[in-house]
Amino acid sequence: MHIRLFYAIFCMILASPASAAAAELGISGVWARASAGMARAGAAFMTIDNPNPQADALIAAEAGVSGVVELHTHIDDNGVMRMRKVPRIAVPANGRTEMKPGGLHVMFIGLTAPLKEGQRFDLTLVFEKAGRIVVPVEVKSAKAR
Ligand SMILES: [Cu+2]
Repeated sequence: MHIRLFYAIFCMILASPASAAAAELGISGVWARASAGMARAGAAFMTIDNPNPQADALIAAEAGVSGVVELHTHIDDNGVMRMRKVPRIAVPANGRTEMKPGGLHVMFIGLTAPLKEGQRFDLTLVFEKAGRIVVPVEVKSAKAR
């Protein structure tokens, strides 16, 4: 007799937010600066929004535009801004991580060809929890900020 009611409650439990899979990370404003002249390095920037109650982290990135792709930050070394490789870029729970010029970025080392304004290429981001996410990168002017 109460089978239908039981079934309805069972379905409600399945559909409750507590049992829902983690929501997707929001990755927006992905861009790279056009490389200057014969420069063999480039960088990409973006905003990562995490709608989940668990923290995540960007742990690697892959792209076909260069031989090596690294995660970098800038540090102030006695007034001189220097880039440094980092093993991971944290994305806080219910939070946002901004990667922008002068701060965190994805670094392309050994560009196989110059990055030209208007060009687009795919960047694969590898997250600790969210896994692999491919995003298109828009190449903006060498003067873009
Ligand atoms: Cu760098």
